[in-house]
Amino acid sequence: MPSLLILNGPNLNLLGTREPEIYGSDTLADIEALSKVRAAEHDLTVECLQSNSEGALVDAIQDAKSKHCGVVLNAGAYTHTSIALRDAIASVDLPVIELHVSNVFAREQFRHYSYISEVCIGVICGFGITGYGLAIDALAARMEAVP
Ligand code: CA2
Repeated sequence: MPSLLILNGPNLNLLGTREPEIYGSDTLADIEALSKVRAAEHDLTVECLQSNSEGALVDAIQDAKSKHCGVVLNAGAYTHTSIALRDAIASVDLPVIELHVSNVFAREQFRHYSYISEVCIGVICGFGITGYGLAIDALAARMEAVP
């Protein structure tokens, strides 16, 4: 069965433990459970990874090419800083969706710029963990349109 990578970056392991007014009360485990169920509705499987390390995220994106047919990426704060992640995404011929739990455009100015948006097929932000389901729907629809 085709597989998607659900890749979460720095500090997202803390979801649900602090700052619920920004990130809600759902946890990383909730994201992984939601993603598994939603992918199954499209006859897809998921691999879920989280890392606080920029290099590990770069490795995961490079490795995704041989294992997955699309990536949902919440790069966390690396979104706003990482040329290395941008280059990794650009180097793999895979559809990657940039995702944020919070509405980064309603927050500090430094969160308004993303190094990775230009090399992703789309961006979803501000819908809490529901966004992961939307991203999986979008990747599934694209796979049907671009087999
Ligand atoms: O809204 C998002 O999903 C973000 O990617 C989350 C990142 C932030 O740097 C981005 O600008 C937007 C931060 C994730 C940190 O998550 C925490 C959760 C609970 C407590 C502390 C941090």
